[in-house]
Amino acid sequence: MSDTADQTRFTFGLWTVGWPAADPFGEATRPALDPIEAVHKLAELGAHGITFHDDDLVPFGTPAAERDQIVSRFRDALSETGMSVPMVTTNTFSHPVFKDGALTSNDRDVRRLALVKVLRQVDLGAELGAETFVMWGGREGAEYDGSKDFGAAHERYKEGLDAVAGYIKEQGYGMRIALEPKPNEPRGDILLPTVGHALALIATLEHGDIVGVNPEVGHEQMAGLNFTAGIAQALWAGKLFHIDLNGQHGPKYDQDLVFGHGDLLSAFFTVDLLDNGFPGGGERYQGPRHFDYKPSRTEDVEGVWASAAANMSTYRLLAERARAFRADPEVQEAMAASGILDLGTPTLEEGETPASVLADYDFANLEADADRLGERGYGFVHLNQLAVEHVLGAR
Ligand code: GLT
Ligand code: MN
Ligand code: MN
Repeated sequence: MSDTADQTRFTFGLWTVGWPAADPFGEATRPALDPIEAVHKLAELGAHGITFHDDDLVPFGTPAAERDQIVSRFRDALSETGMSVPMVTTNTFSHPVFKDGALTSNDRDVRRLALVKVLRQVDLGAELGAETFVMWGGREGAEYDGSKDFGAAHERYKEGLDAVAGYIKEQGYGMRIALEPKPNEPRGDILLPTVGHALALIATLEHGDIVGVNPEVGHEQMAGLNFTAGIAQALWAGKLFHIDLNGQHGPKYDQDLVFGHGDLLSAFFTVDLLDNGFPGGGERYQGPRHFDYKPSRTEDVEGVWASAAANMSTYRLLAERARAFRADPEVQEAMAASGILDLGTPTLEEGETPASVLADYDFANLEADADRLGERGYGFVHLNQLAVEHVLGAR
């Protein structure tokens, strides 16, 4: 294993390995998992940290004294194992109170309750040193187009996010918010369904400088979108604050498979981007590699830990393949032939303006120029085949 792989921070949600596998059609197939055991087990497997919703650690409605006890036992487990908590999040979707949303519920009292539940978790996250606060608005949405004033809903989303971000700044917490998009499930349609929608809302915020995105592989793929392309835009915009890695087979229910167990080639290019950056340089992803998957319902307790290890193993293998891909002289040649590095050159010369380019252009040659430039082959298939051969270990 190389230096880069050693330094990779792998993290897991407490709700992932802790999922007892109850689904809408059947009861749990596994016993509940003690968060303390999760910390120890994940540490043994080589994870760097653990993340959690408020209710994953302290069940909703737990009296204050008991809450403190649970948190302090958890802290002890963290210091015994050296595990960190780089991210926390809030459950604003399980309790019936959130059936019509949290920050965008039609009921103002619900919105106020949601806000304080979120702020309380911001405090706990700051205490535990979390650098990222994820907000997945799973219940922010609707089943019926006429059931909500969507203009007001976006206004309330903006108000809520600015309230949380403003609070983080006021308290002096060095924490940033990462919005997690998802197109549907549990709501028929969820607000901020894709990375692009989230980026557009962030651009309207007063405190948008500390708000970015937490894209999940399967969520973008549920919307039929290209995950690597989505995170690339977020990274370019300086907004890729966190990431949820898992696997999904196209547009269907949220499968939350092990990373790489869906579209493997897409997973390869995701790892290539995260670890090696854009071919021409630029913004780099610095955050943890967070796995948000569900150990399949068919797995027993042993299978849970095998599946957790599988996420990290797949990531490491793909990272190794991606390094070999970038270092391969034939790949470099194919990239050069494809013009990939030429895309880094600005289209206009320094000092040129759109008006001067237009004035200087010899329009008598427009058609001939177009025909000549149109003859070029880009060789992308060859380049992609080289990637496939690296993934398959054939090179
Ligand atoms: C929930 C969801 C995940 C989110 C979690 C954060 S909760 O399990 O399916 O995608 O990342 O709230
Ligand atoms: Mn998911
Ligand atoms: Mn997620």
